[in-house]
Amino acid sequence: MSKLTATIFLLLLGAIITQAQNPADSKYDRQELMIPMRDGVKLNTVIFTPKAATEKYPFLLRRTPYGVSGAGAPDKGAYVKDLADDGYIFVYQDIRGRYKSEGKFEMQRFSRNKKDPKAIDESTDTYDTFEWLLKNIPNNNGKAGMYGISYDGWTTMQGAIDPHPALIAVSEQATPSDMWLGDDFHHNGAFRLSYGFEYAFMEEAAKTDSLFAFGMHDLYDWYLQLGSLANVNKKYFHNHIPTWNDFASHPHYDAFWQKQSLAYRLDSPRVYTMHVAGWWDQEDFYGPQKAYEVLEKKDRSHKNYIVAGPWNHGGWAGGPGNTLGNINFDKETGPTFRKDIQARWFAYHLKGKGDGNFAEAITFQTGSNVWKNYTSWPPAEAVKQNLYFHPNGQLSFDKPSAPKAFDSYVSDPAHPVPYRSRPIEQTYGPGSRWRTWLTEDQRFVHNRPDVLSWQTDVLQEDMAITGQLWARLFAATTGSDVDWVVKLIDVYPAEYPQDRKMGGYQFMVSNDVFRGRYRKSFEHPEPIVPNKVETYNIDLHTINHVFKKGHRIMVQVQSSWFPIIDRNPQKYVPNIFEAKETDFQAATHSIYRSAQFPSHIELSVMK
Ligand code: PG9
Repeated sequence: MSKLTATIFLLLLGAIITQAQNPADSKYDRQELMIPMRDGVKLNTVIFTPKAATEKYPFLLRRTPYGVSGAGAPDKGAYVKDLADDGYIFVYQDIRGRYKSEGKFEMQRFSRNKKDPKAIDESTDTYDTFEWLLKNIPNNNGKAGMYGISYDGWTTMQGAIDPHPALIAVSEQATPSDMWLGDDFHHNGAFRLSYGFEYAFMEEAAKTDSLFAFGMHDLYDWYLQLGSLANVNKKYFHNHIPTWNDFASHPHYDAFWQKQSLAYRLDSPRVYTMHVAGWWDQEDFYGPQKAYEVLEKKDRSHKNYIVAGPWNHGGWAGGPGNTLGNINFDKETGPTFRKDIQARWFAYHLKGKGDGNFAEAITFQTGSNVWKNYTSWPPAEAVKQNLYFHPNGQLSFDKPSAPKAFDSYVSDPAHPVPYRSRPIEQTYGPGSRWRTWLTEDQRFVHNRPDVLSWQTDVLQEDMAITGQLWARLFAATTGSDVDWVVKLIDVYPAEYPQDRKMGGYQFMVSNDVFRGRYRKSFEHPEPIVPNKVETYNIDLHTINHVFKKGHRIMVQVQSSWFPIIDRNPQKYVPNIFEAKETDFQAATHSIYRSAQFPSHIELSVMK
């Protein structure tokens, strides 16, 4: 990859590690060296130290699979500039087996067997790195922090599991927590095909990142022509991409995924931990919320905090954060995060500066576009209220009374619904609109016969939805397996003079997909009995959004989201990665809205 491509690419990842040389006017000196781990493997590390040291500084470490040699001076890029202006020793490290580091890379390496004194994992590599830094880099104050986005957020959490005594505070930002339940590779068992394929290749085809050569711009066609997932190894990967082989041999939520999850690895917070999530994070929205939730259960010494804002994956790190795609948030949320939250967090914990007054949950409420703090997340004061499906595409708070009522559609795997408007460019390829797809106007699928919509009347007053949402579907299919995609949408008024292009805009504020075979157990899938009404509880996660007076609330349900989600054959097969072309069949799905089967969205309403 050329340096330019690499830079664009890292920016796309939210990995704001750019600019190869250290500019002369930087206040930091740069060195690059190899740090030995306990097993002799050496890890490539770039260290920036303040040129004119006036005090002793804490370390801030970021560990990444995306390459650190091009890391720019910390005072020259936006992400950590406020921290750099205050003075830290910044350390960037290539994790084991990536870029210039020695050793073997393993995707989200499992935690070591602690009975084996020689065993290593990302946690011991972090520990050994701090041990070396404290002894070898002068002018340190004996304290350290860690931070990073996504994979680097995940390495941050690994460092915090058995922390080095010098590690005092961390900020994981968009860490994945569970790759089968809710992050990059699957959601509720539905496989994230385009992301899984492209990311696994990118990280594992070589030691440095590389893009798969599709030879086609609109990958909707490419993935459709791929046919059965079994063709991936047959035609392209030839068993050489370990993560793809893991996908194919662990289709269900077995011990592999369970042990990889943070819920399995984390116990109580050992260091001050600030989780950061973006409401429209296209990769790891589930992760930081889950990591916060898991640690919060055992947070006896008040070390665990969460921040959520109107961002995509890593959207807080670089730009102004006043818009995302077509959506306007009225104010610059990026600088607020970087200066008033992130820089203050580390200054207090690592330098003893400031009042240490951090709210438990700092969230940006969209719609009203204001920052709101809470003493718990989700806030306990929100009240549950159900929004029910009715005939003629109506949605209301009244429970349906009809004895038997449903809406149906035919879903055909040969014509899957695109997840974003075409062309669907390569995820991290040039011109990709991947980073903002969650904010796209959902009218691009609104009238498809295989996408059902229900909406409320025009709201007569603002309605704040703050906290956990669930979709509770009662549904049947003529097939023996099915996917449910549920989208909660803020429909703008038909005329919107403030911003004309937003007139009638369908803005998705919450969504997820659920693979029907897992309705009773994620570990043990079961075929669906054709035409039997079954219950599906779909976690729509937390939001903080005000549906404004004059807007409507809409719900859309569909059964494909291609190619971010692989096609469900709709005929039960034990492992979809081995499905044959002939297993894919069209099926009719029915969403019930009767007294007995009142499908609804469970909202958390803030009075
Ligand atoms: N979402 C990316 C990722 C993290 C961890 C594992 C796999 C993918 C990332 O942006 O780093």
